[in-house]
Amino acid sequence: KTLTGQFRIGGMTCSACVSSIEGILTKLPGVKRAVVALTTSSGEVEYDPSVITKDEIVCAIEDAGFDAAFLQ
Ligand code: 9UX
Repeated sequence: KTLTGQFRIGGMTCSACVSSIEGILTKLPGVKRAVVALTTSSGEVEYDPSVITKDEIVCAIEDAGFDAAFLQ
């Protein structure tokens, strides 16, 4: 089972931030795909909720020094 979640990301100021966050997310167990957009300060992940939670995904982004919050 795979869910898609959208989230807001604060604190990204250059395109290297985007690559950095995408790399962090893609390496997380249970995350199948991650796309981050600088212009909209947002991102989307496909993840397996039996392996990783939204809170864990948000924590991984915040550990890298950004603000993050899932929509809905
Ligand atoms: Mo750009 Mo982002 O110099 O953490 S990589 S601001």
